[in-house]
Parts: sequence; structure tokens; C-alpha cells
Amino acid sequence: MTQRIDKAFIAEENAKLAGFLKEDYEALGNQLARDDINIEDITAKAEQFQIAVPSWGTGTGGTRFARFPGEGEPRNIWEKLEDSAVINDLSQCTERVSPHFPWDKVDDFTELKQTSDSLNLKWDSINSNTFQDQPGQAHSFKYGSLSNTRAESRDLAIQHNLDCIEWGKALGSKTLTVWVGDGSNHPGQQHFQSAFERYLDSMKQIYAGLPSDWELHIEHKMFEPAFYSTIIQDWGSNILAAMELGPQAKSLVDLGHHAPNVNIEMIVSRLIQFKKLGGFHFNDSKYGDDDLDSGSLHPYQQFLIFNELVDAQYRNQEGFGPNYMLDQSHNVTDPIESLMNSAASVQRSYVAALIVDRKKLSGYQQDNDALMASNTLKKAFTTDVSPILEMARFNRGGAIDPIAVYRASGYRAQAGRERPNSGGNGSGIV
Ligand code: AOS
Ligand code: ZN
Ligand code: ZN
Ligand code: ZN
Repeated sequence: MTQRIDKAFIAEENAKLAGFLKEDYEALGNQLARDDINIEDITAKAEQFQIAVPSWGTGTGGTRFARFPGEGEPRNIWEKLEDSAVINDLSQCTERVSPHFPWDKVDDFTELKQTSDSLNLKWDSINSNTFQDQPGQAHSFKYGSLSNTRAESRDLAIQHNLDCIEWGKALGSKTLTVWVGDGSNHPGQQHFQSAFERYLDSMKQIYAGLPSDWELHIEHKMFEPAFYSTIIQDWGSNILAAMELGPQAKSLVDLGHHAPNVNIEMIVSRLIQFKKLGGFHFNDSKYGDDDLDSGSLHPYQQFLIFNELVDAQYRNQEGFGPNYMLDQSHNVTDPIESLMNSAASVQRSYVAALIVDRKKLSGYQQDNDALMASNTLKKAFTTDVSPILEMARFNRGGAIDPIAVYRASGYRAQAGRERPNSGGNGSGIV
């Protein structure tokens, strides 16, 4: 087992920065106080923020062309958990891990739960995988899974999702996320309505197997692997399916699954309004489903999404409580570093959205003062809230500078020695 980073080591590294943090935190506190914002209230909220790590994100992802595995990548779910524990120890906002089955191969779920407990980790949403065939699979998903024209393939896909619910129960999860690549590559290949009917019929059978305190999250994606039509291609088909299934079914928004420039924050607002926002897969993109690191390209968009989320919180919107997680593919970075950086980037958007002056914003909206409304958002977005993020981590026993502590710890080199023949997540698909 790869040794976790010692608490004493984290504390030693923090001691080098604590003086600077105190100064910066005080300065920001004074600045916010001018607008009647108590920095301690914001820090307390930042400390509560949690975003889940995807098990597959701890290994190198890849493109259609190649995958270049890194040193000491986790070879199985147990080692993915070890890396997730390190991410959480330093970041203090990633206490949940979201598994993907059957990529994550598990014989004994009780043992897996005991291991995650011992690492102070919990389980987030269970992801089912019916978007590729497994070795020896009796009926193929080549022409779709839940919407396949052949009942044998559909039944297999339904059963896999029902199995995922059982495994999730053993792990203490409360959500099943379904993303399927079902669709078509040629005009005329598929009858749109019949395919959607088959999909809905299959999803109803999965929904029927859902415990009463669980949610079923449906993830839409514009295209890929089907390049002409995809069964749940956008939030329209998504919310229709969720409404058809019932109140426990909600929509999940993966930021990379929209056409470039689509107003995602407005989609989020609509889903909130109709109690259908289930959760998020955070990432960033320039062209399509690039799965780049969160906030690496469009931090303002990410902030505007959190502006909607914090607004819903502020108004105590009924039925609001989405799951947050990352869904990224790390091709050229150390996945542990990317996940820590990305979690902090999402947390930064949340914190910046917390300091939006909502009373003023509402007044400007009422008066149609477009310029001042926009400036109110910009003011919060351009405020450097780093000292709040650092203090939140510090207060919880994490690292003021997680990347620096991780690099100084030599964890990756040690993993390299202890995990020979590392194959990453083994999926080749992200
Ligand atoms: C696929 O594009 C989706 O983002 C899904 O969330 C998928 O299950 C995940 O990315 C793992 O490939
Ligand atoms: Zn996703
Ligand atoms: Zn995706
Ligand atoms: Zn993806």
C-alpha cells in the first residue's frame, strides 16, 4: 500500500506559509467588510463544500489515438482509493469517490466499503457502463444498450443498472448515473421515436428498482460515440425522460456535453426551477467533450453556473441539492494534481458566487440597469478569494498549497515503485 502523506508533514509545510496566509486573509477580510460581508461566514461555507472525484480520473485518460500512462498509476479500485484519499487529505473537499462499473472490478463490496471507511472516504453516484461490450458478453451493445432494437441487449443493459443499484447499496451510495452512447451514425438508421420509447421503457424498469431514498441521474451528451443522433442528446430530451420517469429521476449536466457557447447556466436555472437538477460533471472544453480541467478555459462560465446555484440556495429553492463531481480526462498532467487543482477551481467559483451582492443585483435587475447588474457579478468574480480557499483547507487540516505539498512528499515516486506495470484506468474511454 502506498503510504499516505503524513499529517505532520502537511503541518510542517503549512507552517512555512501560515504567516503569509494570515496577512492575506486579513486584507481580504477588510476588503469584504466594506460590503458588509463577514469573511468567517464565507470560510465556514467553503469548508462545507464537497465535490466528488471520479474513480476513472485518477488514471491517465486518453484520446481516440493514444494513451500515455504515467508513473505509478492506480491499477485497480483499491489503489484509486489510495490516491483519492491523498487528494482529500490535501484538498479537504473531496471526501466522495464516484465509481464506474464494470471498469472498477470488485469481488467483495463489504471489503471495499471497509477500505473506503478506513480512508475516511464515502461513495458518490454509481456510474453504469453499457457503452461498450465486455469480454464474452452474450449480447452486444454495438447498436445501443437501453434503446437497442433487440430485447436481449436491452435486458442485459437493464440488469447491469439494477446490479449497479445493489452494489451502490452495499457502498452506501444513493444515486445511479446513467449515461449511454446509444444513437445512430446515419440518417435513417434509427426511428427516433421508437428508439426513445425503447429507452424510456428500459429506464422505467431501472427506476422501478430504485430504493425510495435514491435518485436516478440522466446524463445528456450532444454526440459521441454516435455522430448523427444521440438518444439523450440535450437537456430537452433529458428533462422529458426525467419527467416521464418520476420525481426520483433528475438531469445531470456535464459541462462538456453541449455545443460550444451554449448558455449552460440558463439550462441549470431551468432545471432548478422544475426540481430536475440532479448533479454535475465538472470539466472544461474548447471544442467538444474534451474533459479538460475544470475552470482551465472558462472560469467565468463556471462562476455563472455557481451564481445560479448559490441563488437557489439563497432563495431556499424547494427540491434543490445537486451532486457535484468532476469528470475529466488527464492526458498530460499527474491526475492527482489535476484533480486537486480542479476541485479547488470549482470551490473557487462557489466561493466567488457567495460574495455576489444579491440584494443589489436584484435591484439592478428590477431597474433594468444592465451595466451595474453585470458589474455586480464581475466584482465578485474578479475578487481573488484564494485566502478563503487556503484558510478553509488549513482549518480542516488540509494543505494551504496542496500541489506544493504533494510534490514535496514524493508520493508519486513511491507509487511508481509500489505499482509496477501500471495500466491506468484500463478503459481507453473517457
Ligand atoms: C461520457 O462522455 C460521459 O461524460 C460519462 O459521464 C462517462 O460515464 C464518463 O465520462 C466516463 O467515461
Ligand atoms: Zn460525464
Ligand atoms: Zn463526457
Ligand atoms: Zn468524457
